[in-house]
Amino acid sequence: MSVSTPAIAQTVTARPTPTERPAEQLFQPVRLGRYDLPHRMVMAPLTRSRARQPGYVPSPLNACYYAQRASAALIISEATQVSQQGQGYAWTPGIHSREQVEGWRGITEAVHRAGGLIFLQLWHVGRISHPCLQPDGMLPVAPSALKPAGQAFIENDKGEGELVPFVTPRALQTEEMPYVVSQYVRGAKNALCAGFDGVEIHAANGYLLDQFINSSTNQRTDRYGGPIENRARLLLEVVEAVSEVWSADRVGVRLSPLGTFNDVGDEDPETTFGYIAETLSNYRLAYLHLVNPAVAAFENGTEAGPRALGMLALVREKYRGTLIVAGGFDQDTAEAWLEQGKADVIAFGRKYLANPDLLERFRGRTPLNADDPSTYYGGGAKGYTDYPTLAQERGEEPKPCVDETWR
Ligand code: 8OZ
Repeated sequence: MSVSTPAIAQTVTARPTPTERPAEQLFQPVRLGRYDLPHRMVMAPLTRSRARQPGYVPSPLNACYYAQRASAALIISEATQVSQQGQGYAWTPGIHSREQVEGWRGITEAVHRAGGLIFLQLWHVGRISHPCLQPDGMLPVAPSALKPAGQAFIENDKGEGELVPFVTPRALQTEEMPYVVSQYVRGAKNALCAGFDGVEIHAANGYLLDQFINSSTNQRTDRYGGPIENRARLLLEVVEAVSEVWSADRVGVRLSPLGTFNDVGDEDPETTFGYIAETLSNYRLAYLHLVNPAVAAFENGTEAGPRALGMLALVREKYRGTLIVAGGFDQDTAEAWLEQGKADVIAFGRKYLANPDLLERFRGRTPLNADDPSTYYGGGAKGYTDYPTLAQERGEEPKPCVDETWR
């Protein structure tokens, strides 16, 4: 068939076609364990301290918040305590009671109805807690009886959030370690029951598993302390036990190499995290999720230091699987990192917090809402479910937040 080409069509074909433009990596699909993600923007886990009381139960308000953000390729839930012993902050949700499982079910259903995918982050804080959050007012537990510098965030007698000094934790006995693993297993089973799509094991940011990994917080002389093979043992036991519940292709692990948050540090982080990255490769997990060691530089707009970049390169080399990196990215830095092969997926925290429709905003390169730090932790809908979408700015009605069937 012969078709004459009008002049206008020639002008159009003279422009670069989409295939000539560099493809935007953020919008390319990617395999993540059992799942095919349509793009590479993940919502990072964000503590928001808004679980319903009593009982630290996820609520319809929380369901609304997550459902609003369902266009993320994957939502990783806020850190969620696997036991009362694992709680360290006021008003964080749990996954150890029947009410909490029912509450989370409302959230997974809301996210699935909105077309999203959601993993639960399994959390035990270890020493980053306070007796007032522990069962029977007991001491928090840790690898070693070393008090962290800093303060715990608790609820005071007036029902307000308050910072109080940490206490010296109790060192776990070797005989208790199977009980610690069993807390993660119960959380994993409950997450399955609540309808999640997978789980992420929180082994970052100075909480229990990271306290075992880092040499500064682990002075043990048993099978869980000393050489890195021992300091990584609890993490690997948890990975194995949780993978039996979920199958490894629906399990992720979060690490924070070179992180100092919550007063941790390691004598030889390259050996420590190189070993962990290499060993985790053998489990064929859904992914490894790193807190960007260069996050401070990203936030200050300075050059990332050689140590942080070296650590990233080391983990990338040792870990043969899908790598998510989170921490301080904007659209351009995320794009550059994907382009350079430094990560497979980028997780955005504060940007998702303030922009439920971050995908649409990045696609259109439209301005972003700024996040409000005064509403990060505690409170209600303000600074939580009321960040506007582009659709609302165009005058469309917001989707109803609380669907009666979630109650
Ligand atoms: C900020 C405030 C409270 C908890 C983490 C779960 O650092 C947290 C957290 C962050 O991973």
